[in-house]
Amino acid sequence: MATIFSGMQPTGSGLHLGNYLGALRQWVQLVESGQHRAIFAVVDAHALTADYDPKTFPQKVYDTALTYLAAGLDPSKCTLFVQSDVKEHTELAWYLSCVAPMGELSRMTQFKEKSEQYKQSVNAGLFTYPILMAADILLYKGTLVPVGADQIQHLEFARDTARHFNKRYGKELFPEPAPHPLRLRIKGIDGAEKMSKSRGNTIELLDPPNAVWKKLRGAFTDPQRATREIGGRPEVCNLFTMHQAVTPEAKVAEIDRDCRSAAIGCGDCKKMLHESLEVELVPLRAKAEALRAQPARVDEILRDGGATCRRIAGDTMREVRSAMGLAAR
Ligand code: AQP
Repeated sequence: MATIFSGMQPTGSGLHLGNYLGALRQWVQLVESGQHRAIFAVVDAHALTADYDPKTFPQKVYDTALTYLAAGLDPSKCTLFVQSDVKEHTELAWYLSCVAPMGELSRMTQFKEKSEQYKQSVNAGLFTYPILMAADILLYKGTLVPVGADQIQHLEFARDTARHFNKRYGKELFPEPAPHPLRLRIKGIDGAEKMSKSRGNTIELLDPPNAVWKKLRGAFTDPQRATREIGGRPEVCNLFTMHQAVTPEAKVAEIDRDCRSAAIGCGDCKKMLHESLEVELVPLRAKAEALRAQPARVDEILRDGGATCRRIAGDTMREVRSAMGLAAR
């Protein structure tokens, strides 16, 4: 049975449609297929690489976990936990950093992009981020990792690191994790960049319907469609990508046709998208509200998940220390 590991950072103002349509919804499908052991983390230690406020951080961690549950991750079928509750992640990251080649690390495009984005505060953690991500996966001997295109390079790095470790210590201790590619990429409401918590171009999953509509109404579409009379190009329009993810296929074909012929305008298209999104978001919000009414329940799920993960991580670290000649005292 494959072991799936993945996580999201508790950054920005909450998980957004990109996180949901691009990853979280597929996590739920993978869990519901019943074919895998699945572990999902709120990767709070990763989030420390960006600017953050320690006062509001615990709430963000909690909200991320709550959104996982509201989106349909069933804690009776998978393990949910907070990364920093399992200290072995940072321990293993150090040991892996002693086998991970600098050359490979310095080629990571995400570091180049993020260090441009956070010019004022480029820290070493941002550079060694892929080592911590490798540790996250290898600690649980993860074999399948759902990843978007932007994370493929990091997963390659995790595979290489597993190989280097196994070779250096003469043991097949870590399996090489394979990618489970997630192909959908949602652009932000600016119509330009990837929808990202740190870019302020998001529609949050727990936004109320009027806030979703307000953001959709202002969203950029095909820049060539300057007036209602000019036909649009769905293939360059971000709203159409979202329609493809949430609107029934026959309706998507109609929208494609009617946008090109200018039979509908961007306003019509946005209204239809809002309706389709609400079909997904209404139950999600209701579940989130029900969970908020019993905060102890989310804590209990995370505590149980943390205990399970510490057990697995403890076993792996005993093997790692023994292979590395670090005696247990
Ligand atoms: N716009 C997106 N379209 C499709 N998939 C997306 N993901 C994120 N944005 C999109 C997927 O969500 C998972 C977890 O992401 P993360 O929170 O760990 O970090 P991220 O990818 O860096 O997400 P953000 O929102 O862009 O965060 P910031 O701005 O803080 O860096 C991943 O599987 C990712 O592919």
